[in-house]
Amino acid sequence: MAKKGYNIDPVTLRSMPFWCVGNPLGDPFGGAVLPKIDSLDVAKLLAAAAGEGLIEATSFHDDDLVPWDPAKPEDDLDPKSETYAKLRAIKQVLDKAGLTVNIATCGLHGDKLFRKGGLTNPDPKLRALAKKKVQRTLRIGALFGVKYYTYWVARDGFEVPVNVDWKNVYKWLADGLNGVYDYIQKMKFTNYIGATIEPKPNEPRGHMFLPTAGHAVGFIYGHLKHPEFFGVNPELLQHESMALLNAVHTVGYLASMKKLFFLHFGSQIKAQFDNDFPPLIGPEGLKETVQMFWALRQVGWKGVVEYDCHMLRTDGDPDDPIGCRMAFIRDCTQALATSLLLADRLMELAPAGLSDAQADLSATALMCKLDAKSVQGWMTTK
Ligand code: GLO
Ligand code: MG
Repeated sequence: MAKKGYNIDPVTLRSMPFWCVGNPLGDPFGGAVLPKIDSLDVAKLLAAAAGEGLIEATSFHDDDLVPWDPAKPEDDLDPKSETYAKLRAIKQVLDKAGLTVNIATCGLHGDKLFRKGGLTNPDPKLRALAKKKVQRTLRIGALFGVKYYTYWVARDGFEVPVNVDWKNVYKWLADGLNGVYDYIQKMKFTNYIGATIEPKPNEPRGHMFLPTAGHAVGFIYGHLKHPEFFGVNPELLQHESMALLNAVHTVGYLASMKKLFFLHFGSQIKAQFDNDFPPLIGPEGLKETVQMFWALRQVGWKGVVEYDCHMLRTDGDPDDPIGCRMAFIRDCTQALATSLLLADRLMELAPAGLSDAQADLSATALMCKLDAKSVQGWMTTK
């Protein structure tokens, strides 16, 4: 049975989403490394991880749990449907393991119908279909008692700027997200404490309509009828690093705006495509990750950290698809613990009066537990 909370400052709960641990590790240049895994088996794996004390929460897209058929937009309400039975079977496993569900998000990227976007699709019929799919996701989320609905930009973006209806496109998006709030109210779903926008600069499309955390906050205040209900879940280091932005800056800004609802966590080589590396894995980002948690503690933020990343394709073991997935969960949790321990060392930092360079070098020395004398000893030949 998982503990009710993690509560090591600033992290309240650690979450491993269905889509991350279930990922079969295909990429544009090669097919899946791991066999497809049924959603009930993913739930069991998450339950085992909770049992080991590695996570307290999970999250899902509608499509991660049950398939979607555009001809049956309300199959989740039909007690005779496979969807109905499957959702309840999954819920039983998660409940028994004491796992909280942090977000429900609607998959508006996978089906080819949405190749020109979901909530911003230029075809009004497809926008209406996207809204129906979002409503089904909200109902599924209510069944699981999830805390947030998340809108990830998915395929809401463009390759060809001269073929975008700039006069209307942000109105369509606002209409879709205002619809999330209205539906939650209409259905009296009390489980939702808010909804979030997850920005991303590019991929899967050339440019996305809400590329950064700053764009998302501006959109919330400029376009949404209930700005208090909406926040942002930045994906750090990945999404903002793709646009060469800095994670410490992003969390500092969002926390000051009271819009940092929770974190998607992983690692990234700056300016590349979405690497989705597990946290602290890969050649870059150690300092940035540690400083991000230091800044979160400094501003007193507390919240859920969700491992939104994939196992390295090279670590996928087709002969042990469950074992390698469990190892991936352990790696993420080990990386978070490492980051928090290193950030804890930084709490002793007293940069006042130091030059920027000296403040940074002191932070590195603190983080690496180097004593000043030893460093001095390696500095000069005298
Ligand atoms: C991909 C995103 C993706 C979202 C998820 C939640 O770039 O990070 O994993 O977080 O679909 O909406
Ligand atoms: Mg994400």
